[in-house]
Amino acid sequence: MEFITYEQDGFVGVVTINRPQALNALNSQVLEEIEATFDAIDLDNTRAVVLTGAGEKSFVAGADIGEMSTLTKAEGEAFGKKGNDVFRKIETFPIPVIAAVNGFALGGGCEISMSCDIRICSDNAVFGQPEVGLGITPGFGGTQRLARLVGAGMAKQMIYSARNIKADEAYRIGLVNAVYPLEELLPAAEKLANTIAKNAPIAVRNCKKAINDGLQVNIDEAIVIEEKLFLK
Ligand code: CO8
Repeated sequence: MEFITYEQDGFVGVVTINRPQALNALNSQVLEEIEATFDAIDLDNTRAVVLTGAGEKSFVAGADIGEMSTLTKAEGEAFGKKGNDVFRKIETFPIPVIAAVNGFALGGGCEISMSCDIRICSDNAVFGQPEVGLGITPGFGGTQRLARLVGAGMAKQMIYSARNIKADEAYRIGLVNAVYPLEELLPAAEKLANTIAKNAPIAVRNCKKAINDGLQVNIDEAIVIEEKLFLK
């Protein structure tokens, strides 16, 4: 792996996107390596995962603009699908994934954080969907997940205006659950992951599945999903 590091600490795995020279931007190789890293996690001995970025400035500054500018239409579609597949893998990963957003989370960076179960951030974090300013749409699920997380009105404002928001505003609109001084962010994420890891692992997994699957259907179908998972 060139751009991803993985550390296991007890029941908690820490995945770090490690391409700081490009502010951890997502090129095809980074996406492939994220996928391979999650595929390799030992689910018998891991109960929660923290996803963060290397360095003190950026979580992920988006999809790689240089690579995207070289893509044909077909290649662009394949790149969009690759991102969607990898982010969906994170979203449906059997155990909780916590995004520790340590700086810029723009475009694909905001989008990968939204595929995680929980987002916490540092006080220097900046979130945004700058895509329409670049002539594209937030194609790694941004139009869908942002609206689900913060409501359609706020998502539309952020996406149409392409205006970045700082950590305090991300907290105010519910995009992140908590804000920490930068040096306290990773310890806080690991502490939360360990708190989760102390609970019954199958119950936690079933809760993730029940919440995720239940949000896609009406309440009558949703409670049946919960019932079926209750005794699993
Ligand atoms: N891609 C590639 N390289 C990047 C990216 C990026 N997204 N962001 C930063 N870098 C590189 C810079 O080119 C620079 O490299 P170098 O030192 O070789 O010149 C290095 O990182 C440091 O960046 P800056 O010098 O620009 O650092 P600043 O502190 O001055 O600025 C910013 C930081 C504000 C984050 C600035 O770098 C920036 O605006 N970056 C681009 C942010 C952006 O627009 N991201 C969204 C991209 S679009 C997207 O994510 C779409 C997702 C869906 C795709 C669907 C496809 C179908």
